[in-house]
Amino acid sequence: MKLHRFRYSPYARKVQAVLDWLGHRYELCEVPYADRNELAALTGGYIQVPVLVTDGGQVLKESRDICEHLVQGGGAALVPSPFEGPIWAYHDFADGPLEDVLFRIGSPAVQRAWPTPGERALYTFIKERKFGAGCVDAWLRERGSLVSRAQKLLAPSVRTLSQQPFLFGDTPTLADAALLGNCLMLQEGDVSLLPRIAPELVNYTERASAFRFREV
Ligand SMILES: N[C@@H](CCC(=O)N[C@@H](CS)C(=O)NCC(=O)O)C(=O)O
Repeated sequence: MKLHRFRYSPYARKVQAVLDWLGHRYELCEVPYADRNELAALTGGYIQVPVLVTDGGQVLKESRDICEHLVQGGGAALVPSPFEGPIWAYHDFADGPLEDVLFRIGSPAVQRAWPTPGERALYTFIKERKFGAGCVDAWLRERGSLVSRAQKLLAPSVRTLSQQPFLFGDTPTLADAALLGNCLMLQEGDVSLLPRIAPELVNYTERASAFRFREV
């Protein structure tokens, strides 16, 4: 398999966690922010990440659909019965309302982390087209209140994780994959961000990143 990603993409990192935990062999392709030719040719014009090319040559996009595919193809341990409902619901919370706050916290750092001036400018341009002029700078100025919102959203999860290694027990589920993807997004931007929101999530990120149901 081949996973196309940006390092900071929470959706790509979620899919990568699922691949790692399940012991799939795959190649990683770091998509250059300002050159998506390979991705566009592969997908017929879709230039977001993640995109997963399966061993059978299927080109899968949309991380939720990719996760469903991996769960159905031998990944049932990630959505143990009878918790399908709450696990998928947490996944959707992490990909939706939680990501909506965390990406604003991470964005100014992610912007600066792109290696070329063209990539940094393109990143800002794409964000400003969607969220308005000056949004990345505004998110930096508003970081304090964004961090408070993130802490409020994450407080119940942090309490759960003070009592057990993963959100639903001793082994990670798809809910953890989505939470981990968000934690890794912040860390890829600036390692000081995650501990500022919740120091407990630093150990969790290490624990979750190291987990394997089976080795490759
Ligand atoms: N719903 C999609 C969202 C994918 C998405 O938003 N990916 C972002 C990176 S986190 C992206 O590729 N953005 C394109 C850009 O920044 O130009 C999924 O879950 O896969």
